[in-house]
Amino acid sequence: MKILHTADWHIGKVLHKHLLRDELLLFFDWLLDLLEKEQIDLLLVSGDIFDLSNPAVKDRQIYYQFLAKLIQLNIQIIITGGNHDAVGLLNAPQSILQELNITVIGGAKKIIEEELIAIKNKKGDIELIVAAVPFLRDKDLRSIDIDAQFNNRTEAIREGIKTHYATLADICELNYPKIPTIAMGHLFAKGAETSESERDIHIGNAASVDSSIFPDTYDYVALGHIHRPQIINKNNFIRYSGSPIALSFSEKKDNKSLILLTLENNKISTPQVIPIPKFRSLTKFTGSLKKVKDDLSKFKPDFPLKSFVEIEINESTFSAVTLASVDDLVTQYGEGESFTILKARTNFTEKAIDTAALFSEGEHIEDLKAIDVFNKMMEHQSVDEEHQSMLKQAFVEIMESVTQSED
Ligand SMILES: [Mn+2]
Repeated sequence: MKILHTADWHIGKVLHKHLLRDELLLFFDWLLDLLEKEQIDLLLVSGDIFDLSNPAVKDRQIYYQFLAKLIQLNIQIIITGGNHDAVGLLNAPQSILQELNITVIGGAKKIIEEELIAIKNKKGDIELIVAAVPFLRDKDLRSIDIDAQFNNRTEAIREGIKTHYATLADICELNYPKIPTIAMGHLFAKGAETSESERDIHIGNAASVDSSIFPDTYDYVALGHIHRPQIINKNNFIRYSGSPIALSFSEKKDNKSLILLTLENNKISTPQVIPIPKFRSLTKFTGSLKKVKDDLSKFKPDFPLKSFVEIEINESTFSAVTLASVDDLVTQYGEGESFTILKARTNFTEKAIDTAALFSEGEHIEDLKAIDVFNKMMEHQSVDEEHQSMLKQAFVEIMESVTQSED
């Protein structure tokens, strides 16, 4: 039996006003091919299917269209809810999807046994148990009992998560001894390396759990929530598959992947990392205006989709001209062929304006006209003559419109 672990699709994710939709569609096509080629029997999706709890109609459509294609492959699918997902929304089509071999566990079950899914082989014998644990919300974890034992909310949550996994492991031991088990989860495991796109889970991520909370009886732990693919605590069998596409600039260097597991002779083999092709690159250029300009002129990314670029300009002294040039740069590459600048930031290391240097002794800003202060500023920043007259005219126009609107 072959099992594939993925998570954090975040359908509908927007990065600086740009939808990360096309890369996800390319990923879905690629995944369909992979599932067929590798003859996968079971697909596990560990939470954060959608980016928002109330996804756009188009994003729901993308989800169902993809599920429809999966059904044709005749594989078994288990989908759990993440912290971004609305439990009710994921669960709504539960019964119809179940008929199509897709199990959806949007939120924690009142009867915990219902989170255990028995996977049968072609002969009809149970070959694997999956503890399909979704993101556990505070209300799922905190009982009056547990709360009474802990004076601290974080501790109570941590204990609740631990108990949840331990209870499921005990039930497996009792009812399905000797059958391999996989636990799914959507949580923050201690030691995981985060990026900028995960939303805090319980109270500022303070309730990270130690991987020791997963009893040894689980043969593999398929985690979601952290977007960078990684193993936890040097244990090859506790893993975050990571998101299939980069969801923030901090993930620009990640090699996105899926995890392939093979179950043979009652044993899960060493997980195999399957790299996902990069459909769009996210790139950041940092440095002086000149350097960034240079980098951009040489930048010729070659990916199926237009690359997204972030620029960070670092200059020493404040200059309105620099700011204007950065704006021009963004416009210039706005409809670029191979990339778009999504975000631009300019930093000036020196103190913006040394106001004391602007005025001669005994002179106070209150005594001057606005245009005089403006002229002093231009002088202070050594604006060239050509720009001086342009800026002065613009300033006068702005001042006029401001004074007029005051009337
Ligand atoms: Mn996520």
